[in-house]
Amino acid sequence: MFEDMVTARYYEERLQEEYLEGKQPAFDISAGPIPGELHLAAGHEAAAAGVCRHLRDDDTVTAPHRPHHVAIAKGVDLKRMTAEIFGRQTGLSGGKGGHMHLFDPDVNFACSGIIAEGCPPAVGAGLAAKKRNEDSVAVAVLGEGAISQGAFLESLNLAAVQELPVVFVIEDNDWAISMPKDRITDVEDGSRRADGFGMPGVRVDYDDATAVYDAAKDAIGRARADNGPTLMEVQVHRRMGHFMGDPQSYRPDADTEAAQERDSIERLADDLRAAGVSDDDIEAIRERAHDRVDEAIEWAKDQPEPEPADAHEDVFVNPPSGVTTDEPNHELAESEGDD
Ligand SMILES: Cc1ncc(C[n+]2csc(CCOP(=O)(O)OP(=O)(O)O)c2C)c(N)n1
Ligand SMILES: [Mg+2]
Repeated sequence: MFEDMVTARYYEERLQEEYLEGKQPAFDISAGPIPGELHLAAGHEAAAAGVCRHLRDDDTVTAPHRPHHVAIAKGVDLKRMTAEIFGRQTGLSGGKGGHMHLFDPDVNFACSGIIAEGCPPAVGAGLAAKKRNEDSVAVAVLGEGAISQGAFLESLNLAAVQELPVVFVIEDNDWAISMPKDRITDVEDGSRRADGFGMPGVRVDYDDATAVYDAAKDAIGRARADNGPTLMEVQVHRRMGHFMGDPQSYRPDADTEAAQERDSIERLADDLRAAGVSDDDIEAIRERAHDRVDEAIEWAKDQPEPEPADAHEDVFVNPPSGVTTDEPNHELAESEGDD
């Protein structure tokens, strides 16, 4: 868990540097080696590490728009994920998805920029496992800002009524962009949403990785033993803005400072020391993580950009009549407008 967490934190520190290249002095979101939005998950690491430690490659995880820590904990190929974020040909999706749309079928990982939209596919994966009599499970990760979305609530219902092996994990960082939690819902403890669907709900009040691990052990164990779904909520903290470039003018200084003070990584390091792990061993884990991240970033930056014509690939699985994936059909494109 510690290695996953320090890998995720350092990975995002490195991405920040790369992201800002060329975007200054006036913030130009389309400039630089990582064009577009970038949502960093510093402060969320314990939730992913504590849950994913119980998962196998054949278990499914769907993550939201803030996906890196979850992808790393699920074992997504770091080099191909990084190439995807840099928009390169050898990225997980040929460089077309970017950081919010990472797909790795080798470890059954997907994420989406549309909040709560990972829930229905996770329920689908749970249903498939059940119908095939397999003991794989599915986990859907979402933010507290998404807990009133229809996709989430309908998914809870279907998972409960069909007793599917699905665990829903809410990462409660108190904010949905600039909206504080108490302006989004009157339910302080999001795990209580479970009551309305007749499934167990559990809240981990502090992003203590070992507490998350213990709660997830029960939830995932229950799902794997065919005893139905669980809703978990984990209190995490948002150390950064909603996305890179967010001035956070809406956020009280005290809240930002509190988030900086609570660091689940340092907390776990203390726990490891208390359990007899030496400083040298802790440092060796950090070094290994940093080397892996540096290598992935250097590799990704060396990868080729996609060819412009590649934009026509992977658009349709079964191209409709008149559309070919070999040669761009300019006539069709012109007659049908920009779509
Ligand atoms: C269906 C939908 N509505 C609105 C948005 C715009 N949006 C992107 S992130 C976000 C807030 C998400 O907050 P939360 O779920 O708490 O996740 P966090 O960013 O805090 O990790 C919104 C409203 C979206 N992506 N999808
Ligand atoms: Mg949030």
